Amino acid sequence: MRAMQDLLQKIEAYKAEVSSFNATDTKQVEEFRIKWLGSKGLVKSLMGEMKNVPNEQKREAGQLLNEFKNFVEEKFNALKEATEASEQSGATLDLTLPGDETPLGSRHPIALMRNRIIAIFQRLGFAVAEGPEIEDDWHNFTALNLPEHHPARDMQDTFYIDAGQNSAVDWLLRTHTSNTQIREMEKGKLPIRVICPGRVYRNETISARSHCFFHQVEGLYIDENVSFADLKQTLYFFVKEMYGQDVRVRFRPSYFPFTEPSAEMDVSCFICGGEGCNICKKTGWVEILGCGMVHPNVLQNCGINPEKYTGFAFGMGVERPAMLKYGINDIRLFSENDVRFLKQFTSAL
Ligand code: 2NL
Repeated sequence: MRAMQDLLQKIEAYKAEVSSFNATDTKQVEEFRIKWLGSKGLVKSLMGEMKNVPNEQKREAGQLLNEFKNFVEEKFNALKEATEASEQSGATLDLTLPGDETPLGSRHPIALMRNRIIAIFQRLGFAVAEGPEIEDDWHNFTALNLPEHHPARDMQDTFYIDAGQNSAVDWLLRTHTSNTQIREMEKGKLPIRVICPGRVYRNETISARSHCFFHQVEGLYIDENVSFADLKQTLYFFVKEMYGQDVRVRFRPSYFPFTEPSAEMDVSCFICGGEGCNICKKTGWVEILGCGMVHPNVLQNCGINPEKYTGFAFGMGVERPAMLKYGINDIRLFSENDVRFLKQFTSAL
């Protein structure tokens, strides 16, 4: 009698223990298997106690023991499956924890200003064209009607590239983005209406106000009957979009070898509104771009008949308007990649 009762009690207690057991990794599952199902495990030793049970109760005891063994095996299989699944997915993690924040970048202020300029001209039907920063003498100077001994060609102002004794061309870092417009004209497809943004290089001493590389946006429009009036209205539209509908403009005669006539365009000071401040040097006007009608020699150099076609071109810097808009007082900040500086600007376009 006692033996059977002992057995029943043990099975009850063991069932409770097995039920409440939980494992967090496969090592603990293996320990569970050894403890309960191993060759020296508790299930085996319970089976051993069968010999003490009186014969007439052996059938019943055998059944109960078998049930218990199945119960432990099922538990073992469940534990095994659960821990293996979580270890395979690497998920010993708590998935309810908040994730690591993904840092959101910001637009560079030069890119912001460049994109604003480009977007206005795109609405007027200008396409964007880009060209190489390493350029030959023809596309940067000669085709642009820059005479051989023009000071702009001087070693002092231009970074020439040493391409070795055998190089047939003078390679250099472009000093303006006009090389891109020359390349557009050489393609021979007319009319042309392009806007050319990009980085340019000049051999200048680096200071808070000037750098040896900076950015420009140039534009070119060539078709039959393009006039200076077209130039004025196009640029007038541009500055109104850029600086507000109330802005006033003035054109001053100027000189560039690649345009004739040439002009510089001023806008009424967008800082003081024309009252006179440090930015406009008390004149009420700020110079923002140079422009003119494309010189016939330039058209000819690119295989365009100047008797049939005329065009206007303009060029402006990007750094100075960006500095004025964002209150940046040192041009070197643009190229230092200091995250504390860069993260102040918007991530939007
Ligand atoms: C300035 C003045 C200018 C141009 C750039 C140009 C290009 C070709 C033909 C004729 Cl391919 N002209 N570009 C014309 C006038 C002025 O830039 O102050 N830039 C910052």
